[in-house]
Amino acid sequence: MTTIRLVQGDITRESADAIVNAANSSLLGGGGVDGAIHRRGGPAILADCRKLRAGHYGKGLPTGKAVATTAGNLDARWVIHTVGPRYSQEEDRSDLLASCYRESLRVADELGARTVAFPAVSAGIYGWPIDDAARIAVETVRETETAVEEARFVLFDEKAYQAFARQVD
Ligand code: AR6
Repeated sequence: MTTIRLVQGDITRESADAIVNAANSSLLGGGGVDGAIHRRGGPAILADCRKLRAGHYGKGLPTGKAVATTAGNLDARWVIHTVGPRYSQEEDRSDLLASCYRESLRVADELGARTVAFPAVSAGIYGWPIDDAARIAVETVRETETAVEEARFVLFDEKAYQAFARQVD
């Protein structure tokens, strides 16, 4: 059984086996959580991302997939980068968002990570409404078979925290 925990704060301050990054396909950095993780984690993370781009992920990481790198100076062993979908009113991309959580847990299992910290993937720059993002995140983690013991959602602000709390209570 995976225990779900909620924390309000900055995910780059967390201690966990793996910290999930809401990246983009380029894997080369951006704003939001991605920017914060690269800033605090230091250049080792970007160096690993560049290696991934030079190897198997020449075209970038597809939406809904996940891949791990070192965590650099973060208090974690790995960063798991996943690419959330941009929210669309015309098209239901929920399964791609669910896939981010499934794939991140799959990568965590491959690594042997037992505690994993997640941000609210797609709920920032990619525009996903927070209540729906929280529902998909919590439902997917609950439904996914994994050896991860603790899935910790680290929510940046009170509104996001409350949205997740409504799903967990
Ligand atoms: N710790 C925890 N949560 C955070 C932090 C932080 N330090 N900073 C922001 N959030 P976003 P996305 C919250 O925009 O929507 C980047 O440019 C934020 O309030 O980081 O998946 C990438 O390179 C929101 O609730 O990710 C991509 O291009 C949630 O984290 C694009 O943004 C996700 O917001 C990805 O957009």
